[in-house]
Amino acid sequence: MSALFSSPSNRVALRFGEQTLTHAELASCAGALARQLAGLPRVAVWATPAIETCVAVVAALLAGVPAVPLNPKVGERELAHIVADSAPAAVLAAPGAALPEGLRPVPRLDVTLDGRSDASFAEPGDEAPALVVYTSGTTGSPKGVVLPRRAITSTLDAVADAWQWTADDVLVHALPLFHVHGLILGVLGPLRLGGTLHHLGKFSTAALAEALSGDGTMMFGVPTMYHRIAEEVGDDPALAAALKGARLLVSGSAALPVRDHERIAAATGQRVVERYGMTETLMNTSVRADGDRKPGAVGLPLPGVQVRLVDDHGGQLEETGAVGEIQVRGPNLFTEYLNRPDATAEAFADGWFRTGDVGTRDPDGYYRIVGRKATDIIKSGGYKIGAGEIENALLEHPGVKEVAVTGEPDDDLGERIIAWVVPAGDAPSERELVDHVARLLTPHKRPRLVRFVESLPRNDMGKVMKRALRT
Ligand code: MLC
Ligand code: AMP
Repeated sequence: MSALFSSPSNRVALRFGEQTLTHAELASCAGALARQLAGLPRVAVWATPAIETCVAVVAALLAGVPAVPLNPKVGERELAHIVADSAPAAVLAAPGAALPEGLRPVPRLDVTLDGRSDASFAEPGDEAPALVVYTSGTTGSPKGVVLPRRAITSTLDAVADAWQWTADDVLVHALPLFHVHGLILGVLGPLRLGGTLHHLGKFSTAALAEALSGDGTMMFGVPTMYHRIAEEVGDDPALAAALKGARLLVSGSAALPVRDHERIAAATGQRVVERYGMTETLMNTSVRADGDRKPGAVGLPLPGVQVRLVDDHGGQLEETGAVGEIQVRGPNLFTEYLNRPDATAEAFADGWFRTGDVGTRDPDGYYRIVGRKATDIIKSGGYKIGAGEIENALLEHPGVKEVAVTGEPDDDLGERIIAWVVPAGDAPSERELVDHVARLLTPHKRPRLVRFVESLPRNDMGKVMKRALRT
């Protein structure tokens, strides 16, 4: 197997429900698929929460073919954009998975678990593109983040060091497999380390408790999952015992509220470890397994990663407690936005990646994230969502004359999406607009509330004043 992965052993690599594959079985069946992919410029992977998704991604990595993971709930508009932008030569999908109309022009390759090959593959160079992961920005359609192999290997080695993560760990999670958190940390992590992933398919506290009271040693989750745990764990001794027995609970992709951190600590004795990452940068900072687990802090820069705070004029902030934009440099960074040299150039300042996150540094060097530069980015359930993308989708509905989309605090989702709509003629129903966004983009981008208004507040320049929009 390629140097990205551990050498194949008979330890279980992947467990999805009743289905398992050892590292050796995975190498063999992914190797057979990789032989069919060799030489293709790029492939898409229909990333259902299933073992076939992992086999498909491993096969593409073995073959040195960049893979584009697709959200299996992706709507028609978003899919059309991704297909046109990334031009996949094939789509890899589990046999029987129903693919949408928008993928019809792309040749389909079924991912089976019974292929066998002991072929070896030349390891592509460090800078070779490994994955293209789509992420939302402040405006326009999602951008394809090109991640080279060295970003993946360096980030996985850095978090393995920080979390004392080894081949003996059995990682449990229920994260989607089309984003960095679930796919790179959550699948490629155990595969690189020679350990095990137990994927739950769908998140529930009951399934989590069962897995962690079995052989599970670590959990990865977004704050919405930890919030749901915090809501239940005080009254659920089995859940509390399972979490207490885990070696490490890790949260990321959005801020973990201090209240949820403390409720989990009180019920289980476990303090959740927070780490801070981004699709473009993979992992930047983390609390170490043997470090001080301060609630509300995302820890120290990971090995090899440089982090700085910068003021509005580009000046570097050195003093403790100063608030500035977090900028990052290191081997963990992406190469470029696919087909978007303009956006790539704009994302960097003197070789540093501008995260758009606003943070501070404690006297002990720990970072805290206190906000975000753009009001048009919403983090809901750990998903990054651009307000402009939803506004554009809603403007395509004939019943919408004007619209503004905002994010509001939400105990469960972190932020919830609100659409402020000036109707064109008779107002459509809220349900219709919600379904319209879910169908065109993806269900997690749907507004949780639609407010019909007569007009939107605008400044003298005619720009909508979003901060004046509050439910
Ligand atoms: C509801 N649903 C609809 C719908 N209304 N479907 C179509 N049309 C409508 N109008 C469906 C949903 O599809 C879903 O289906 C179900 O109803 C409930 O959806 P939900 O309320 O949106 O959320 P829920 O399923 O409860 O999900 C919560 C969650 C999820 C936490 C499990 O948000 C999640 O998995 N988040 C993880 C995001 C993540 O991985 N981010 C990492 C980005 S990488 P069904 O069938 O699914 O139940 C990154 C970098 C880093 O940030 O640092 O890590
Ligand atoms: P994405 O573009 O989906 O990869 O999301 C990256 C963004 O998620 C970052 O820029 C942060 O805003 C946010 N994020 C990730 N981890 C954390 C964390 N631990 N605390 C707060 N925000 C986070």
